[in-house]
Amino acid sequence: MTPPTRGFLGRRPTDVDPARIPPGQHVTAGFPVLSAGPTPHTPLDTWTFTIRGAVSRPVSWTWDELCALPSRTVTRDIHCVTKWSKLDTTWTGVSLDTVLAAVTTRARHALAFCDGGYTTNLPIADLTGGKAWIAYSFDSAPLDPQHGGPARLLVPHLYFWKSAKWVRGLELLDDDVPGFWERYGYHNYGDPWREERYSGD
Ligand SMILES: Nc1nc2c(c(=O)[nH]1)N[C@H]1C(S)=C(S)[C@@H](COP(=O)(O)O)O[C@H]1N2
Ligand SMILES: [Mo]
Repeated sequence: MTPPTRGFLGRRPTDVDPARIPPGQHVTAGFPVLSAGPTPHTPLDTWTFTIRGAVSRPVSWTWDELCALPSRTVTRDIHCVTKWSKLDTTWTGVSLDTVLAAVTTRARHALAFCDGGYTTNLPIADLTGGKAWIAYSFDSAPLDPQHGGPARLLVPHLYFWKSAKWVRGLELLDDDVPGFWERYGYHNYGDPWREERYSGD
């Protein structure tokens, strides 16, 4: 007898290599939307991505300039602190290595800032070395506004709250400053493999 199919469309839990699922997470085939506020709609002709703060000189890219930078398409698993993981998500964007190469800094911390006021803090070491992107496309289509379009951070090795939607830039900092959720008790770093969900974990 065929056991009844339960759960999500497509991938059944038994199809998933458990080694890909961080502790306490379950796989979803959907793409939940988690936003702390309304979806901003910034016109692309006024949009910029800026690196400022502890830099010798701030640098900005317009939308067209960002899109003209070398891009990569990557497929990664993403993990939300609310316990869903989504496997094999495909994004296109510009590596943070590319934009950070344009500034001179001795800072070790960054605070990503966004339209709408959201912030999240990351060590610069977690933004460099081919680990993080400014993503403007998901599944070969322009990134949906509710998922952060026109552009968001993609930092898939950390919980997904670090992947700031509607990102507009990085403030580089000599001293770490907690972002929006980090101030509300989320873990400062957020490694899903160590279940760093809340401060104290
Ligand atoms: N600007 C901004 N970025 C954000 C958020 C937000 O509220 N505002 N939520 C974070 C959280 S908690 C998660 S889990 C992911 C959700 O991304 P999604 O809505 O595309 O699934 O975005 C992160 N980035
Ligand atoms: Mo989240």
